[in-house]
Amino acid sequence: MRVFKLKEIDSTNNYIKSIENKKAGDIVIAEKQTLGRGRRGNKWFSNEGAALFSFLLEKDKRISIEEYSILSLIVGYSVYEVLKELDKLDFKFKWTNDIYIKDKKISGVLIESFKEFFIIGIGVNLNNNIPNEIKDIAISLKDITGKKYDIECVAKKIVEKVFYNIEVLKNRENWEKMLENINSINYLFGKRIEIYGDRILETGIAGDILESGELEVFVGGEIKKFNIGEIHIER
Ligand code: BT5
Repeated sequence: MRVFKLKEIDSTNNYIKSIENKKAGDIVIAEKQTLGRGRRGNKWFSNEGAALFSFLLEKDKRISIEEYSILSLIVGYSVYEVLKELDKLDFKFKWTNDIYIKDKKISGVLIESFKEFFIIGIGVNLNNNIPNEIKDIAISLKDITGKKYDIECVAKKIVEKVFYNIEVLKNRENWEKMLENINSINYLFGKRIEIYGDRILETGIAGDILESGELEVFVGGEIKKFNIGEIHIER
């Protein structure tokens, strides 16, 4: 596991593309990002004290693209497991890979495909102060516990957890067990949400996360399944 530590960079997901002799498990950690990215052009606020890192996972040709659609869930759940090991708090898993606590987001994941690798970018609000712009929707672990965390150590633990979980999940039964755990902390369950399916905005009540990684949503009298989508929770 090679760890590249940076003071400041636009985005660790961008920087990792430029490192030489890329190997699975390489990690880039930055103290700050000037252009932290979320999905679909969303911004990720990346001030000092947050865990901001990306790592490489080699694509395995034996694993189909459908199976990889659950990668997002596995990464999110791995973050959850590490946070739970740090502090036994009431963390929730928000499909497809965010971690929430007290109805606010503490962690997000951005996965990109790059040549023979997946770049997995993770942001966790650990020791950072939350900027005013997102005070209503975001939270930092230190705001809850008052503790200071070792960012590099937490990042490494998350990367190790992802690799470990991927190995373990090669056995289908283990995936069923993990999915059960994920569903027991499913933040969206029972909530009225708006979600894009085939570019049409649908409104419904979120149900379970399915074996395929899709989310079940009750729309009118119908049960529909959704793939990774942009979700809004109605408050
Ligand atoms: C994500 O996107 O949640 C993916 C975030 C991934 C960030 C990491 S940091 C290391 C690596 N390098 C990068 O450039 N990115 C990755 P998405 O699901 O689109 O959520 C983005 C939304 O989360 C924003 O539109 C805000 O509403 C909210 N948000 C932004 N910054 C936040 C923060 N620091 N904490 C909590 N919520 C935040």
